Amino acid sequence: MDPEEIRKTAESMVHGMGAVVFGVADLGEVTDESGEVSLSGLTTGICFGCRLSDVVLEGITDHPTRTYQYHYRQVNTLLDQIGLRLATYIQNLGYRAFPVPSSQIVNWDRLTGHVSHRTVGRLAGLGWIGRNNLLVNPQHGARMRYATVMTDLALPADEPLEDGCGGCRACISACPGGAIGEEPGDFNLEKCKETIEEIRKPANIGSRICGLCVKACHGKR
Ligand code: B12
Ligand code: SF4
Ligand code: SF4
Repeated sequence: MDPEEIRKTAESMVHGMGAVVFGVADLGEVTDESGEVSLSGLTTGICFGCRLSDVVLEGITDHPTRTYQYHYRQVNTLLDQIGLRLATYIQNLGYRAFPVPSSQIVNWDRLTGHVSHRTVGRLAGLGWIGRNNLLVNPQHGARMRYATVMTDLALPADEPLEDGCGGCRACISACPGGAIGEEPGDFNLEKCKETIEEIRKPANIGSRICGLCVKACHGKR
């Protein structure tokens, strides 16, 4: 089957399951830190993203809500289902494919996943890394979650977008921890982590979530 045709089929499958963005990045060799899977030869990253519910995000005022926690898990499950379907489709064509979990941490010292969805998404043209350190999609802002399928199937790749925060600074004032600075490179991860530890206490949230810089970011509107 022609790679162009496979890409079209994959894209419509992913859209049919609820993702709103789809892109392909030619990554070269990627190392997995889990020690449990080898990504050797899996140089294509297919990234896709689903929107978060505006209704849920609007319910967040100064700390993450239990509803946001539930929703975050639901969207992760949806992304994992899409990744599984896509990886199964590719494997059945005779290639190797790994559905990278939407939110699994594999290195607890450095807090990293198998593969960074933000990096793959940026290289696949789905958005830019914003002042809030998130992948910002022009249409949906940072109100999105992502997952990736790594494969040795070579597909026509996309190009990164131009960075686009421009004059917007909405996330800077929204962050309760002062973690967001003038430039994306100024983002202070330590401050963010400390704030998340505090901010999730009022509603007794088990997951490391916050949601305020997600809610604030609408992209270009
Ligand atoms: C562990 C983790 C965390 C840790 C932080 C770990 C860390 N080291 O960064 C904690 C618990 C603190 C955390 C917090 C949050 N997280 Co989190 N997290 C992850 C997870 C599971 C792994 C991240 C990882 O491997 N990081 C390692 C580094 C190397 O990669 P990275 O930070 O993803 O990407 C960096 C490089 O790409 C680099 N980069 C690449 N190109 C460029 C270009 C420029 C110009 C610059 C400056 C940088 C740059 O900068 C990126 C950002 O630091 C991912 C899922 C995944 N597998 O990607 C979700 C993920 C990153 N989290 C996500 C979210 C939404 C959040 C929170 C908002 C919490 C919440 N849900 O409410 C906050 C946001 C904090 C923030 N503003 O960055 C989303 C981001 C979605 C989006 N729109 O971008 C992800 C992708 C989960 C998902 N499935 O969608 N997270
Ligand atoms: S997740 Fe919360 S603490 Fe971290 S940067 Fe976003 S708003 Fe700030
Ligand atoms: S809220 Fe505005 S400044 Fe912050 S990341 Fe989004 S677009 Fe960029």
